[in-house]
Amino acid sequence: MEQKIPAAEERLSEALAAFDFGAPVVGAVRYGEGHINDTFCVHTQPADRPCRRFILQRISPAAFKRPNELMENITGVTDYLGRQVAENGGDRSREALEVLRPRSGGSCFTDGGGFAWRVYPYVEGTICCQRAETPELFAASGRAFGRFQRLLQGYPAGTLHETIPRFHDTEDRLAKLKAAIAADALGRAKDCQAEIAFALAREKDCSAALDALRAGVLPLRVTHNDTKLNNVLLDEKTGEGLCIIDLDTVMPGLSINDFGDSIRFGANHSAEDERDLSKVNLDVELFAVYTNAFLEGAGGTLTQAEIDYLPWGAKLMTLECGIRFLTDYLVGDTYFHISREGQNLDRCRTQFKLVADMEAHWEELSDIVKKAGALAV
Ligand code: ADP
Ligand code: GN1
Ligand code: MG
Repeated sequence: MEQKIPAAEERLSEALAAFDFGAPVVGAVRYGEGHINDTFCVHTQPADRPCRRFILQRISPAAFKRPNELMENITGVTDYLGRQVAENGGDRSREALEVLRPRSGGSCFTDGGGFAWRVYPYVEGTICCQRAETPELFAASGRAFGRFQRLLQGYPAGTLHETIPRFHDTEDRLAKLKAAIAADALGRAKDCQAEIAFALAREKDCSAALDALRAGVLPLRVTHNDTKLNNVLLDEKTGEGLCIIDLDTVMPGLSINDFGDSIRFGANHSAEDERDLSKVNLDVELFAVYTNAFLEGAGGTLTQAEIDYLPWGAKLMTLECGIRFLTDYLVGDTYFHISREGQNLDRCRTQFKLVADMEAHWEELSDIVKKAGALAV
């Protein structure tokens, strides 16, 4: 049985006191739409200038079992990116996250209940989109995630800890779904027979990228692994991608998964938990926009095989995410935050609808990738 996790608010003041924000704290409010960490925006009031904000997060204990290792990854990657930004004449404080260290030292604070908290300065003058409001903004996010891949090309992958073991191991995700169906701890399997059948019918697909990795066709790279549109901050003035955030899952992975997770979330016009599935449709135009932008940002770092497998990245990330939502629904919503009953099942349904759409448009997606790839090499 999983241990019950207390509300982050119970230790919020203890966490606030653990950091020196450089000015009095005037308040902290829940912030953002992430599904994993407990995120607060901290407002401080310096004597001689306007409010300065910070992002304070309790690192999800359900997702991350070793927060110190996770923070070691993040400080390593942010220092590395920061140096690259500075060398290229960029603004280090806006283009790479910075970790504000706690008074006690280290890179995060552990509260009396054993939960870890960290702080980043808020990157001001940015927007964070929950959906692709315009093709231009979606393209900007694609260039930024492609560039992230390119900038981390030389990062020493062997120094990275695996913060979530087998994170994008789709075979393992399906195995966990099967275990949850077999246990059916809350008697919910009866409500989602169609979704269970949809996932089980795609067992062979779950091996497509892993087989290519095992065969040496796809290389392991340092990847972000959670490339949702709301994990990149865009410059509010120029609309360009400015700062990649949510670095908890930066680990060795597949470039096609970084591409695919962005398509899953952004190449449609509906919310991830939309209940009216007639509104949930893959936008092939947006797929094309993102493909071109991602390859532009990656600037020649992807091999031809990686380019050829991009449609698989899209389908597998969407299928895998649906499988994960379904599993979490069956085990009682212990991983993804929910704000209403049945939300994880609704999220699963949107993902599976998008998978079906991708299957229906497979030839078209492959042609788009072929054309974009020819331009990129
Ligand atoms: P989760 O893992 O729960 O998704 P994130 O690290 O993505 O947590 O943070 C949640 C949200 O908080 C983001 O989508 C973004 O809106 C906001 N956010 C996080 N870090 C910053 C930052 N440094 N500056 C501005 N906004 C941020
Ligand atoms: C989570 O942390 P967030 O909300 O950006 C999840 C992703 C899922 C996504 C689905 C560490 O992303 O893997 O694709 O929800 N992150 C983690 O919206 O599990
Ligand atoms: Mg996030």
